[in-house]
Amino acid sequence: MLAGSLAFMVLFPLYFAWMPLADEGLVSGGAGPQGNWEVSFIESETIFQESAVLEDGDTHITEFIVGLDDIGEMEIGSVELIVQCNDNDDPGPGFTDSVDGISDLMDVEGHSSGDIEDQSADGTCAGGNGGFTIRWDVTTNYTGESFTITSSQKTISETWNDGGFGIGTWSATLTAEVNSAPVVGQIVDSDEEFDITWRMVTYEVVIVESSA
Ligand SMILES: [Ca+2]
Ligand SMILES: [Ca+2]
Repeated sequence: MLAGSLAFMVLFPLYFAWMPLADEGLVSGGAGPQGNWEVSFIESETIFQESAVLEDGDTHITEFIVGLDDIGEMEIGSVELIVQCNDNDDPGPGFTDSVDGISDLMDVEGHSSGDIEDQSADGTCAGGNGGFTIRWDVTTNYTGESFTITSSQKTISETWNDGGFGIGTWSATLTAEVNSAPVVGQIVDSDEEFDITWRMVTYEVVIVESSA
């Protein structure tokens, strides 16, 4: 009888201490209280721009350096390489110049693990909107759009971060193709100017209780 009472006295407080934790999902999920949360992102962007005039077959290496100081306490959402050109050197349609680009992210955190992969793209310089854009989501599936979710704050924070990826030197090699209309006695198009923009979006996650 004595042993039974002792066991009860020990179990009793444990049982009641455990109950509220179970209600809040601490015991089952282990990831903090579940709830309806509105998740949004305060963004800022870092831009690096340069331009290059290239002749047919010329290459240009462009680099964008991201240091720890550049992002501070923020997370990297995405990095874009935007190359723009507008070939209006030829007298009529056709003979449009074009450009291709291939990245070299060997020196970027996350590349060796396969989380940030090299990409290539190309585009013609026609129509006033020529060139190409390459985008990398440094945070998986990052869009910057806010949303509501039933989850825990801990799970949300663990999802929305860059994992330390994206630091380093982002590099790409551009190669120009210049085509000239065959006008006798002169070369009407010998080169093309390319505007190069690296755009990095960094963010802080804001998690507030949703009224929905
Ligand atoms: Ca041309
Ligand atoms: Ca041109």
